[in-house]
Amino acid sequence: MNPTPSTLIPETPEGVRINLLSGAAARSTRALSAPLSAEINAALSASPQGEVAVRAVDVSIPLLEKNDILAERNRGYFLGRGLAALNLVSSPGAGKTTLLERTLDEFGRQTRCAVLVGDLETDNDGRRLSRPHAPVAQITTGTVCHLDAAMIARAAESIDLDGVRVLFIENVGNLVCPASFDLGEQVRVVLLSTTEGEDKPLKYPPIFKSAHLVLLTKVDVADALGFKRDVAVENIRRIAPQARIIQLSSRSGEGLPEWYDFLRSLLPNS
Ligand SMILES: Nc1nc2c(ncn2[C@@H]2O[C@H](COP(=O)(O)OP(=O)(O)OP(=O)(O)O)[C@@H](O)[C@H]2O)c(=O)[nH]1
Ligand SMILES: [Mg+2]
Repeated sequence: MNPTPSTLIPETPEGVRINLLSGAAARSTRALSAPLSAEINAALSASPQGEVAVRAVDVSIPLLEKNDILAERNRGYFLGRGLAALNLVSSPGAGKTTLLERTLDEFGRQTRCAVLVGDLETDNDGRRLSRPHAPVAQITTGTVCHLDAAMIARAAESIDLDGVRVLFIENVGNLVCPASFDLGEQVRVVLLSTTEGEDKPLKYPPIFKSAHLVLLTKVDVADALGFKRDVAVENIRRIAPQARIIQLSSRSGEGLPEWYDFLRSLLPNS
């Protein structure tokens, strides 16, 4: 597929760039949602490092970090638009982009989807995902090892979300940093590939504990690698009993109908 011409949005002072691969918003200056309250705005501007204390009269509210406030704002915006937002996290190379490519080509033909994809450098993934029927923006984080809610707000404003029902956010490949950063997603999806070994949930528990869904990917090569699927599933269940598990392969197609059913179940009136 020929990549669509891209548009570069001006870099932030922190060096974060957004590169629109397809589906630019008609008005890129439109506000993401209602303005933040004066109290929160004042707290945010007084805390360049992101640590913000918000207190209501008579009630002690726990300290909220700047990211969490912005994530809640994103969540409200996504819910208000009736779109399901999924945050895909995994170690580098677990198969996030490959799964999204196939998902856009199959599920995305019936249900309009958009993608925001993060990497430290290059827009390779954004170009791989670029399709005429799906708005895609690449977020280049420079040195930052995870996406945050402010990056998502900015990127979401830049693409045309009209008619979009599912927003996929492909996080920077990293099994540690993204765990702490709520993006305002409805569903956190953690991918574990057969090439990584069965013990990763035990070694990196925070990210698995935060998952709603764990995808065991590249199961087509499990046998060749001597990867024990039952052991991996047991480890996931031990660390993340709350998470649903789907085993799949973007190459053979195994498990993809279950993944698409899961996506359908997120849509209102499904
Ligand atoms: N055998 C097999 N290989 C796969 C599968 N899915 C992805 N791959 C391969 O795994 C490699 C990495 O896939 P990507 O989709 O780029 O992984 P990623 O998680 O997006 O990587 P980063 O964005 O760099 O973190 C590529 O060579 C893919 O072809 C699969 O289901 N089976
Ligand atoms: Mg990728």
